[in-house]
Amino acid sequence: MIGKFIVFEGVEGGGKTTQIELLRDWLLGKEELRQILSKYINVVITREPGGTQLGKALRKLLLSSDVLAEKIQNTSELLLYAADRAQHVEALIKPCLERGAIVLCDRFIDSTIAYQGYGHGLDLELIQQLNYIATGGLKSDLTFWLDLDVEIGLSRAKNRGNFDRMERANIEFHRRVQQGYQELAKNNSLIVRIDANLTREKVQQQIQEIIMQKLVEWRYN
Ligand code: T5A
Repeated sequence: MIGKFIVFEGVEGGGKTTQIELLRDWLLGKEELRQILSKYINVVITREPGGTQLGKALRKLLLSSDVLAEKIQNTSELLLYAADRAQHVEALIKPCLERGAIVLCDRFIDSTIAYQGYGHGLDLELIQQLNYIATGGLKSDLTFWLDLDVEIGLSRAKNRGNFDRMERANIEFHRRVQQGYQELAKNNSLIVRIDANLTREKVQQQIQEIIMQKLVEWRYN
């Protein structure tokens, strides 16, 4: 595919949304990048869950604490995230990549491994299979893992507003999620760890340095 698929991952409140927007502005505003970016048609920002119309409805079910009176069971939760992803990949991500866009995506398959796999303890092999079904094998060209202490991330998320359904899970759950990301990063060279404990500007600087190297590498492929 002509486009490039760049994913941002990490625990709650890690700064993904902030960094994605800063990166988009930098990519579009930097004169020196104009030539190297000319092969791409535009920069698209999207997220999981919620990148499509169906996804937005699923996001509400998955994250609002007051939509359903009953508890969402862990397997149902897994399947809802997979449904969001299947729709997202087919309806939005693949068409954008085929047209030649740079797609910046807030969360993708590693979130399911970290949250439903490590967090809830669901079978990792089953999750890999489900991820494959939902994506048709699509993988990111690069994944940034914004690594910061779980407590700091949760306090940032709390300062921003009320906790959503996932954020309300106990601290042990969030620690297991963090451990999931550590394991994923150990075993996948396409995952780049970014120290997200720093200021917004310093985090962005690390990301831009990696992106510069990648854009040069991708120039002819
Ligand atoms: N989920 C998702 C699963 O369980 N399985 C899956 O398969 C998928 C795809 C998504 C939830 O769904 C779960 C994971 C999540 O629980 P969401 O609302 O999209 O829900 O949650 P997050 O992705 O965690 O998004 P957040 O908005 O909570 O965090 P971000 O986007 O990482 O952080 P951001 O940029 O909004 O920043 C949070 C706050 O911190 C400040 C910001 O201004 C903001 O107030 N901030 C900083 N403060 C100090 N220093 C910095 N460097 C800062 N950077 C940002």
